Amino acid sequence: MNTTFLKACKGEKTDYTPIWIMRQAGRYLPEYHTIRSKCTFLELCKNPEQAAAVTLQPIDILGVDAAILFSDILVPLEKMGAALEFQEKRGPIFLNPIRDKNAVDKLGIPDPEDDLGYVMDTIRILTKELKDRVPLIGFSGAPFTLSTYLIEGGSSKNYINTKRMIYEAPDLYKALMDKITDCTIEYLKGQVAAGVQALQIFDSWAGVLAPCDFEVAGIPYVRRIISALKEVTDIPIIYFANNGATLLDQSLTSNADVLGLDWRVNLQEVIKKVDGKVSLQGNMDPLALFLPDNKLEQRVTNVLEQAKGARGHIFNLGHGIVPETDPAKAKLAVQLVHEISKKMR
Ligand code: 1CP
Repeated sequence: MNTTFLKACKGEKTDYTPIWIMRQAGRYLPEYHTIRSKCTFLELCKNPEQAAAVTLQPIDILGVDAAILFSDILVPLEKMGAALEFQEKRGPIFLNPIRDKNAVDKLGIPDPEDDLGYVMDTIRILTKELKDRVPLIGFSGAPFTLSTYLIEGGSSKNYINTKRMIYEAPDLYKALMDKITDCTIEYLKGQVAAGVQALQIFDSWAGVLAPCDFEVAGIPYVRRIISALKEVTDIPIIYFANNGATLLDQSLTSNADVLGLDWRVNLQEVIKKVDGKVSLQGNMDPLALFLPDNKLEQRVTNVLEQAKGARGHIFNLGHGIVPETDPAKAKLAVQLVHEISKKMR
């Protein structure tokens, strides 16, 4: 097995910088569309053979150093009792937004095997298929990000309903967050038992919170998840707070092994701040994959240069790869990261 990614997470020496790409299985790949055209997105998530096949596509096509389970952060929320649809063009929709105590009380804590067995089965298929290849990353959303979908009923522009609940009904918000957190702990423990070799917690919308609100409504729940996981496993845990430059000090208290960084930050400045406590993952602008090849090479070199001095570095984009990306560019970026980082050793 290629363990370069796992070593970099733990801060061990590697021969080159490992790379994987957020949202590497998905809509920019024609091979994904071939499978996806025959079913809905949720049906695909719930079909272990097909979900495993889609997970493996970027390993074969791009040559990345880690696989990430094909599923979605919203899948466990459906099993808490929140009816979910993915509508073409509109994205995820929760039909009954959670806005009062009655709705929070009704939410349950799903059992990973009984309720989310299709995710666990996908992981079991993948750990077999990937045995001699690359590690498998499991994942969840972070409680704040998940709460925004439940409360808003889908994606949002200004998160008004979520912030109003945080400000006007803090006890209700805490009750909701405690339930989401308990659900996430069980879900991630289930993924570990099924065989994932690393975990990433996606806090995609953390950056909309002021640091004082992140302190109350965001980071304590992430800390609780990571400390519960650390009691049962020593696999690396990555915490990615998107648009989180202003939340870095607090993110460091999450006790994650790796912090994921978006492209808005300068890695050298982050390295000074984190002082060898964690490895770093990131942080090329996803749109840099639209640069001409020679400029892309420069950009990859810049990121690798900036990462010098990090305890460990895992190359990634600063957020998900966009559907319009040419897969050949993503493949080139993977090759460039491998070649250039080898020469820098
Ligand atoms: O139509 C389709 O085929 C669905 C498109 C799609 C895909 C391919 C969605 C809908 N989710 C996914 C897969 C997915 N989602 C993965 C797979 C593994 C991989 O990375 O290769 C992962 C890890 C996610 C995680 C996810 N889902 C996040 C966190 C990561 C991020 O990008 O910030 C979020 C916020 C979601 C919600 C979601 N899922 C899908 C949509 C359209 C959205 C909404 C995004 C928004 O609110 O803007």
